[in-house]
Amino acid sequence: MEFRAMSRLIVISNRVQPAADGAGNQGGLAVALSAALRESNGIWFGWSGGETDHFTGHINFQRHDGVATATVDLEPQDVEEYYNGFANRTLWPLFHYRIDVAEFERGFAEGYERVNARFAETVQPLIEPDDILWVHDYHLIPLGAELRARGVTNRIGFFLHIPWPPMQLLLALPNHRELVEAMFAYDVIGFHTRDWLDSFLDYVSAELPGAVIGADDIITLNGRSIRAVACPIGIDTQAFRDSANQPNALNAFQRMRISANGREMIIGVDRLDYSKGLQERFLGYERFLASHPEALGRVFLLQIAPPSREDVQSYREIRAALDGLSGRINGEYADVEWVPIRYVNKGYPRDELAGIYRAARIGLVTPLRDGMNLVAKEYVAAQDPEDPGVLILSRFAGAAEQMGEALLVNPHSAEDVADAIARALAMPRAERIRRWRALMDGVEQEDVLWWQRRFTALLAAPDPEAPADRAA
Ligand code: GDG
Repeated sequence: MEFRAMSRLIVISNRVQPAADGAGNQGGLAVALSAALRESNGIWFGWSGGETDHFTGHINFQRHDGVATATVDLEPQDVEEYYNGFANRTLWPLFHYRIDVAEFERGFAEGYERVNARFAETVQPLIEPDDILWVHDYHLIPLGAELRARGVTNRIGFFLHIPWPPMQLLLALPNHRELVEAMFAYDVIGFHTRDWLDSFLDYVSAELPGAVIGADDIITLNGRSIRAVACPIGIDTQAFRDSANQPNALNAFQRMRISANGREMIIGVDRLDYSKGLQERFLGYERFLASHPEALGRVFLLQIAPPSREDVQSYREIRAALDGLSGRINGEYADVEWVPIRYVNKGYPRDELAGIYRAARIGLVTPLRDGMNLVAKEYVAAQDPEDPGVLILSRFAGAAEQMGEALLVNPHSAEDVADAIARALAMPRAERIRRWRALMDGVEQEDVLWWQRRFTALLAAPDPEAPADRAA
């Protein structure tokens, strides 16, 4: 089911990142949301990334390649408490099972409430009666409730891009109940996997005694029913595969092959974030080198890790730890013409990335927790069908639920990672092709457009009991 002709879509997320039509250089999420916004003549609302001394609610309207955007500046205190604070120092670590680095400060929670209220107040005048609203991610969980409090009765959906934590972890959050109850303001709430959805349901059954969980994960609390759904995001598979065959990608592929000089390449691509398991990955690779002396000088790991969230202390710490670890491993194993780890702290254009993925015999994707993980899907989409590489994937990434043909590993176990590397390097071509074909079928069928249509179809269905997703 497409969304109803009259319904205009309003997307609300922390940052606004529209993509040009057919843009090979943009992430799949931006492409899919931009396509939906163009189709429905919608608006994308969010923070500009800029600051102002006094929040006025002034909206900057722009158009980017047919996508209307509406952005606001925030006060420095908002950015500190809402973005660097509650979003990235409280919720992000807690929802990635890292209660040890989570910080709980009332000021953060207050800033989070304040910004969500400011977003609601600012976006409300833009909303027309038939619009459907789609709110994204952990920065904006209470936004739906803030909109309802201001009388908005439109259909509102929420999608969480990161894991939902187990109940016992969530209980450590001082305002956990308030946060979860606010989710009942939405009509549809989406998670990437059944696991994350089940953790949400566990919390609801244990902590919200009045709630009733019915068929199709329709949950009723205080007379309001919401639909919870596992709806895994995909990539823009067609565009990504095409970009792997464009000149920039082919160039990058050739350059990588020449610089590899006959050695097998293992690729990792991750934002520099503690959830991505980079230290554990390096240790697993080191274990592989230690237990396979015949591989010394014949294989290398290229780790691309653009820094992120550098205003947050735990991110500065992980960066320093990785500098030390890569230096130690290289110091121990390198010789004059070979280094085992090429560790690169900068980003690359997307099309070049596609060529680099294609040149790698192994895609090493080992997050300790990840809502989905799109790099795993991009690696698969970039492969040469005649001679594909092997995906090694953490069982703790949401993507593992759809990608059982990868070599699934426990990223905490250096031995497990080392064994998988050895197995992947020795894997016969026929097995590589068989596994890749199965993975690619999934990546093609459940792409980002499929995800966007499935979610918006559910959201557009007027009655939560309506089985809209079966028709999608
Ligand atoms: C969140 C959730 C969920 C990385 N380095 C470069 C580069 N990237 C691109 C990758 C990929 C994207 O960034 C990262 O996506 P992930 O899914 O791996 O991770 P998060 O950023 O943590 O995203 C995650 C996602 O939301 C969507 O719901 O899957 O679980 O944490 O597309 O290719 N892109 C370019 N140069 C780089 O150097 N151009």
